[in-house]
Amino acid sequence: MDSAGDDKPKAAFKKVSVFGLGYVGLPVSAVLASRGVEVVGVDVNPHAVSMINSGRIHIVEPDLEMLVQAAVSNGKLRATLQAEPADAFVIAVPTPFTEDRKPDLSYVRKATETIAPLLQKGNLVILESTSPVGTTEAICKWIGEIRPDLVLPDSTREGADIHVAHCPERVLPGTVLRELIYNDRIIGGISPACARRGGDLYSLFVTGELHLTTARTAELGKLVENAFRDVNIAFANELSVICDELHVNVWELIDLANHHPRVNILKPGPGVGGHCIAVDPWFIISAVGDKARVMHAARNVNDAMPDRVVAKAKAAARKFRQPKVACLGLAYKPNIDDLRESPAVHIVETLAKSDVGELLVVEPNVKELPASLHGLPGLRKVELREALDEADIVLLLVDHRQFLRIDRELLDLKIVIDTRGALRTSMPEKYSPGA
Ligand code: SAJ
Repeated sequence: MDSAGDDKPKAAFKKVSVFGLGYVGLPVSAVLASRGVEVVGVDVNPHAVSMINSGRIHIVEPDLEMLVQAAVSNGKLRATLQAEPADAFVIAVPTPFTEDRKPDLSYVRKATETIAPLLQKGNLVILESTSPVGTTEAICKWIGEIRPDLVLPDSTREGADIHVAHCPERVLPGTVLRELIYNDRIIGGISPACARRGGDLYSLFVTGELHLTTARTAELGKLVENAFRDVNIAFANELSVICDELHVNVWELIDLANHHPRVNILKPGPGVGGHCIAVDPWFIISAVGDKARVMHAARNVNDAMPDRVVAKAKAAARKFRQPKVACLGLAYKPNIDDLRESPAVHIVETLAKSDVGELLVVEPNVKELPASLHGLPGLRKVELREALDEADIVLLLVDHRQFLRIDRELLDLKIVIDTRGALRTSMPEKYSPGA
């Protein structure tokens, strides 16, 4: 047994430090604080730190601000630029990929190197960030380089001074607080004692089941969850391409096929956005190369979707002398403000740069256009009604709830390119006897 895991009764987590106060780290901090733990959130962004300390948040996530405000005002949560000692450290920093689609672990390494000098016997280090297989082991190695005095855990050795585990985040933007509490979690330890100590921390706020395993299995598990979704979305996207070719309505086809008891086809769209599903499969592909052929093909299918939409919009625009195109939605998915890696932004930017005509951009969830669309000729942000009144072509890119309610009569005489099946009017007819 690790000596750090032998404490009976288990040492309480009086103080937890969370590194990275973004879409994952801030909700984790607020929920832990709401359970009475003293939480210190560390971030490199002074703006985020000062907003949080005044009880406000720098991201959009339902109910989160209320929770942060309560935690800050009762003194359980504070944000800082400067790391300090704690009983547990949670790393929730970004793990992007490089230009050549290799994982960029520089933020994880920087956080580890900041934590290492502060570590005391009995401490727990948790990696929450989605990471390639081997990252949790690398964290141990980096700690060891800075703290040769500590006995570090490994899968074979007994008697470590600290615990290190991976508990990959699983939350869905838009419903983060609910998923943070109710979702089951995988906790992968460098040793079994590390996994159990991780369980002690997450049992403070997770009501779903906590499944203990090795760090490598937890790492691959998280990547596989997102790769699975990516492959399934690619199937739907490929189907939309096939249906265009064969003149079949893809939405009707999917509705019908999904009536089979063992078929559940996802929705086609203009591409896969966000900072997870379009990134994580590369962490597997870059590790094993052509062993991940299905995942690789799925990435290529999904990445090709935005350019298909651009081609369709250009073909429609050629039918008008001075086309006006209403571009509905910029976010990477419905009813959120997150524009990161959004296919809609890429499509609008490409259309503007290829001078297809006037672009009337509608995005109800953000006040300003993103930097990549600033100053592009012929492009302006407008309200939905103005866009629908003026446009010759309606290009629906995101199925925000406001767009589902569009009066279909306003679309008469316009060319509609509905990449999300949100403006459909007809559903497959059901047989009813005597009708
Ligand atoms: N999409 C489609 N068709 C669909 C479903 C999604 O085109 O049928 C598109 C969306 O429009 C969006 C992209 O895929 O552009 C991703 O959206 P999403 O809702 O599938 O997932 P994310 O990226 O918001 O969150 C995912 C979740 N992973 C899984 O569902 C397996 C979440 O649980 C993870 O915590 C998150 O990635 C993450 O942070 O890794």
